[in-house]
Amino acid sequence: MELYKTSIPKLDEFLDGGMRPKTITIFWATPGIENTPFAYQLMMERLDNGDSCIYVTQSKKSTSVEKEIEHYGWNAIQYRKMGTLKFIDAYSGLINADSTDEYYVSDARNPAAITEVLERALGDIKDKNRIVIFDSISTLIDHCGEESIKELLKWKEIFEEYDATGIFLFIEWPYDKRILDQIKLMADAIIHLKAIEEKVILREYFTISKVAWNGKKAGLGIPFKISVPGGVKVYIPKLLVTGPYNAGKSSFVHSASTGAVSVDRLGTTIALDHGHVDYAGFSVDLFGTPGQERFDPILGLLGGEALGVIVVIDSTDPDSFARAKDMMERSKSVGLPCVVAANKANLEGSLSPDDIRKRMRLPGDIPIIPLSADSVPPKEKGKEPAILNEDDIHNVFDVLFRTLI
Ligand SMILES: Nc1nc2c(ncn2[C@@H]2O[C@H](COP(=O)(O)OP(=O)(O)OP(=O)(O)O)[C@@H](O)[C@H]2O)c(=O)[nH]1
Ligand SMILES: [Mg+2]
Repeated sequence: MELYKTSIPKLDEFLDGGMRPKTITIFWATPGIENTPFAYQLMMERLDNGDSCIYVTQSKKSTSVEKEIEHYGWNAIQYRKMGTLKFIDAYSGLINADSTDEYYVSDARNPAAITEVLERALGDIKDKNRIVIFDSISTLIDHCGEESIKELLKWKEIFEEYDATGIFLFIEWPYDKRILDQIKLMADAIIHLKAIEEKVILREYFTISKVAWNGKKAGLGIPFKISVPGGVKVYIPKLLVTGPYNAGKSSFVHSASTGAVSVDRLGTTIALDHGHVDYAGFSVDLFGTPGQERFDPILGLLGGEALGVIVVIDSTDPDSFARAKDMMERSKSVGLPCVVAANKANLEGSLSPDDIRKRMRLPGDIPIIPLSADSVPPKEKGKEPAILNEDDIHNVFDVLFRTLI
């Protein structure tokens, strides 16, 4: 059977490889949280892979959809020109506007009329995998009435017939429970987009409540952020980088990040390093601590609310290993997902990860990843961050991201 990867980080794992043909997946959002970027991102992934997409819009003009997609750094227009992306305009009819779209539903308040055009569009696509995006169930209910969702059950039969995959967007306004139950029932998979709220939205996350083809239920919440450009990213607001004096923490933060800033004096960190990392679908803020003992009183503060820890050590300096463990305690990072980055691994006298594990008495579930510098500033420049090897840094992130969520 075909699997349709979404390219939404982490989601494909939940879906056991991706969406399936003849199914309906719903992105079910709490009001205030955008679900369209999820649809755009997976649609672009499918188009890039040579599949065809039909985007049924009842919320905005197709040109607005294209502009929004462009905003994220993707080019949908090329696929419209190639003919693999087709819009069904079920919006202009609602506001009595003209449409230049190939598929236009003038009677957009009549759900059966949308179905008719959808079947025609599906029939026009030959020999391609077909993805149908519907934007959105909520606008359908709002414009065409509650009964209109019954029409979507017909779509399910049509998807069966054409081997198509449906992606429906839904915003959970205060609808009747009866309606919500019907929508849940029609879905093969549901991805909820929610937020941790106090007075304002603090953090957005997605979680699944149903995947018919693998029986998965409520997974972990995956925190996400929509970046423009870039799209949907798993968002880690705080990753702590700690470790003994001179181990290479600032070097790590600077080498890993775009536009890192440090508060330091004569090369030693006196407050913190801060940097931002975009890698492997993750968007991460890195916070580096100072290493000198005189800053120990602020370590707990810097470590608070971190979601994971990178402990940078100097693998040529076993005398500092006890200090590294002490700093993990002080920064309150024991128990969090943790990776030991064994820096200066290419220097003479550096210890192997096995040796380090024995000497530090680290439990087997804490990975130790060797790191080396590609270039080190000349001695006469004093203590300045080195440029660490990119592959090494990526190894650290790959391992940590796997344990994070
Ligand atoms: N040869 C070599 N030098 C390194 C490496 N990583 C860092 N350095 C050097 O080691 C020194 C310390 O690096 P930093 O990144 O400032 O270390 P730090 O842990 O932030 O230090 P503090 O903030 O003072 O605790 C600098 O002079 C770096 O250039 C490495 O992998 N190899
Ligand atoms: Mg430093």
